[in-house]
Amino acid sequence: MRVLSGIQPTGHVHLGNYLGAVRGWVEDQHHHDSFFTVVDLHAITIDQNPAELTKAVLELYATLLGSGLDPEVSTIFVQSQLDEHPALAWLLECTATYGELHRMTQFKDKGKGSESVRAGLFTYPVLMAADILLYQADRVPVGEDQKQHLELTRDLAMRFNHRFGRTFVVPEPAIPKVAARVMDLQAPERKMSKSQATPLGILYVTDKPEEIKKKISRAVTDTEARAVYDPEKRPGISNLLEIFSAVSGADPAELAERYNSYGTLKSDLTAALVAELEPVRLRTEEYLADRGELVRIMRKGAEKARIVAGETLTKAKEAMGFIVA
Ligand code: ATP
Ligand code: LTN
Repeated sequence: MRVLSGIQPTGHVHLGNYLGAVRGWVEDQHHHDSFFTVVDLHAITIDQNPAELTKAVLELYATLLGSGLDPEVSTIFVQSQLDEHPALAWLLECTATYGELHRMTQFKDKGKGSESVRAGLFTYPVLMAADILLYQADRVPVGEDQKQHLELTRDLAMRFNHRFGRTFVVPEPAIPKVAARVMDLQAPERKMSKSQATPLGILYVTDKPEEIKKKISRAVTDTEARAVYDPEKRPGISNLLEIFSAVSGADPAELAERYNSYGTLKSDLTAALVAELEPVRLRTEEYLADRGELVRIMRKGAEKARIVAGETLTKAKEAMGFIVA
């Protein structure tokens, strides 16, 4: 079985990205043939400053390695280093319709019907389909929010196979069971998010222990005396219990029973988070300290990825009737 997933270099990796995605990838790499990509071409669908883009890509790549993704075990690459991605995206764009792209909710949310919205934001889901189909991935671990894009990917793959002959594996999404939606620590009714960050509500995997302590101790809970796991009625404390559950393996309702004070729960959760994240932070810093070596690892990843992507692109072009050079 082959697994592929991607993450955008649009800010630091936060606890939602880590628990909901990256940590699962680290596990996946030991069981499946795995590909993970920093999707930097997706990051330019909104305004992007060149120096910031470079920094964000280096930082994200280092954080993935620091989190335990092993370039000897899986293929970890930067999307823009492979021209096969935009090339296949163009072929697929010519099979996708305006109507189906117009129905994508992320485009509706981010584009808000504005005339000045970038054409790239509109066609972005097709580039995502190309990311997946180039590697003939069977399974794509993503958060709940990406389900609609995966549906489109499946439709495009089936349509292409039907029209031009069997070319692509039709992928399945894999949504994590725990921590699929880590909430903002200050506004627990909305998801922890890079684009809507409140300074104390978002916890980064590279936060120092004192910052983790501060953010957890100030996390919004409620005025009830006891902790109860009830995401509907008690979102703040339930979010903390869910995070605690994800890092300890214990059931959130069981954890709630174990604590009769929010203070002790918060300090034990802080200790558990520091134990999980401190090694990630230190390893990430080591990778970032040697930019030359980091770029060498990236290039090796791109070389490995190109073998598979190149083969699929040629197959797709030939199926459509192009004379391949
Ligand atoms: P933004 O918050 O700006 O929309 P993002 O944080 O969702 O961006 P992406 O690069 O789009 O970041 O997502 C990387 C992965 O992290 C995806 O699989 C996504 O579903 C997952 N993810 C993002 N936020 C959360 C969250 N709060 N809880 C669990 N998983 C999340
Ligand atoms: N659209 C995704 C990022 C993404 C992705 C992919 C995820 C781009 N290409 C391929 C999985 C597979 C997002 O916004 N989280």
